[in-house]
Amino acid sequence: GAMAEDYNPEANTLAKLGVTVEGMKADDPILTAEEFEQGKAIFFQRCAGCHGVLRKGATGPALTVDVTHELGYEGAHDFITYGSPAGMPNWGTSGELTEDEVKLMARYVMVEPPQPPEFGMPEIKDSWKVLIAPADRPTQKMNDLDIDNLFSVTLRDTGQIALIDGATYEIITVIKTGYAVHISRISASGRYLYVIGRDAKINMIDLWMEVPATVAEVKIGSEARSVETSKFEGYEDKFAIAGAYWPPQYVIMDGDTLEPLKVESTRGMTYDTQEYHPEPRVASIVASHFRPEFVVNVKETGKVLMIDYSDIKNLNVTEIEAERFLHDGGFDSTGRYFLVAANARDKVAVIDTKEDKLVTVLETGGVKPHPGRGANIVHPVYGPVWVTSHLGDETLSLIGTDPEGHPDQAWKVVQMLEGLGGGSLFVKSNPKSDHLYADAPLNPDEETSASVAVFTISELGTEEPAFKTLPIGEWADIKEGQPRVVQGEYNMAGDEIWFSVWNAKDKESAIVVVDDKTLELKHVIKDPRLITPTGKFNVYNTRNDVY
Ligand code: DHE
Repeated sequence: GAMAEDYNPEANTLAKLGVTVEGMKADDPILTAEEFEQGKAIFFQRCAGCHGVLRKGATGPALTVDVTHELGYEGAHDFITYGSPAGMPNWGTSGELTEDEVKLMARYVMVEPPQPPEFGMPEIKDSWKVLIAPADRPTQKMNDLDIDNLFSVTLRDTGQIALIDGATYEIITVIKTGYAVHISRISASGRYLYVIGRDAKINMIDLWMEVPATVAEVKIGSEARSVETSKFEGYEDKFAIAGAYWPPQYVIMDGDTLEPLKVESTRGMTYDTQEYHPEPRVASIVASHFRPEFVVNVKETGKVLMIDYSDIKNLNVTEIEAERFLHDGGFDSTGRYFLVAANARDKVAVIDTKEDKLVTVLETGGVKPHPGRGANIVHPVYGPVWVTSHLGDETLSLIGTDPEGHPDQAWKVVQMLEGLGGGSLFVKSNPKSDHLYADAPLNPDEETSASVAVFTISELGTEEPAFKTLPIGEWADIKEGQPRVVQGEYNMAGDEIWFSVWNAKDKESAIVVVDDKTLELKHVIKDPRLITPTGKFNVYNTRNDVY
């Protein structure tokens, strides 16, 4: 149906676009209508996250037609095939796209991007389902699971999550969700698990049921990455919020049923040049511990929105100017300061969630900081610091977070470490651990992307602290494919850390459990149901912001 509106082959001949493509004639349409649809689907899955639906750029550069026509078909083809050191994946040489798909995408980006439809309250309401009403749910825990030590594991390409028991490593259940769940968050009470698919579908799962299952679901847009629940005293489990990439908006929902209560657009002016942006996407969201507020990070306008949920009818939003292209971030160890990466600007913004003010925006010293939620460690010399690794180089930056005890180091990079290589996505530590881990799943080197670097925290005061390399991929003993090792997550006790060994959909994947004290292999979780595991969220750690 949407095909004809989106794309007209006759209006997109090579001559009309002013581009040349090897083997094609000037009056050939650059794509057939069918190819256009294929390109649209691949762009949504692989490219939109970094470049934006309207291709105005964020983590990746703008790909508007002025830029792509200048680059030319050959140039685009090369970028897509080989990637770039700045973080563009090598889609061609990694085999993730076939040569035909690379050619298709190099032609697709020469055409004006289609604008997907809006998704307002009527559409959101239409998608909303309460499968088990609050009155029909258990009044007490009906299973003997140790809920706090469960892991919610994204099974990316099957549109599911697996709930895995942290003690027995058994898969308790596999739950159908939206496509490619991005993150899981836990309600303040620990009872409800909220997951959000890349397709913006939220599942609310009741962990008290005999076998945990979805009790409510809703779709808040067509593309999304973040969900969170109210954590301030008196508002536990009361509200949920989700942020969308498309349409650029956030939605506040009832925490018990996911009934959508309020949808707000994030379209508006960039914080600095104060020009209109049509696609300011909602990146990370966290819940404040100091006020009844959600902290919503808007990527393209560079604003942090402190959304007061105590009066949803008269919504009070404190808009903090931060930096453009906000992406992922986490709290410091006290839970008062929120540090968020403006990755395309090589910066981190620090927000004081008690005062609702920007503390500072600092350069991390590396290229494209990508902390996940970051790691909080106590440095032997500089005290409490928060750590991020980088997509664009091998460095880790340690940022002082203790304005009272270590005022000279507060909100400054106190030390840089060298990890395995570029392409790192996540760092992790735990208050009980002397170790700091950094992955490198997007590193082009096969062995590097299957390994993890570990630093010993108590040795960080020495001249050049060395790291130990853990061959997680090798430990998983997978025969086929090129699995990447991604995102460490601790168990509740903080004495073991789990890594996903993320292989192609039709190949074996695994989760490798490492003994945090000895740094030795403790267990490998393998199961035919464990397809493309990526993010893992321990209930206790996620609920209490322990990282
Ligand atoms: Fe993520 C967190 C967006 C690619 C796995 N990712 C986040 C967050 C955002 C985001 C905004 C923070 C959510 C929050 O805290 O509220 N991710 C994006 C993208 O836009 C991007 C770059 C491209 C895309 O098209 O999606 C992207 N992310 C990936 C992946 O390719 C990963 C490795 C695998 C996957 O499942 O898609 C991936 N992202 C994750 C994980 C987290 C995450 C595991 C949560 C980490 C944590 O410890 O909290």
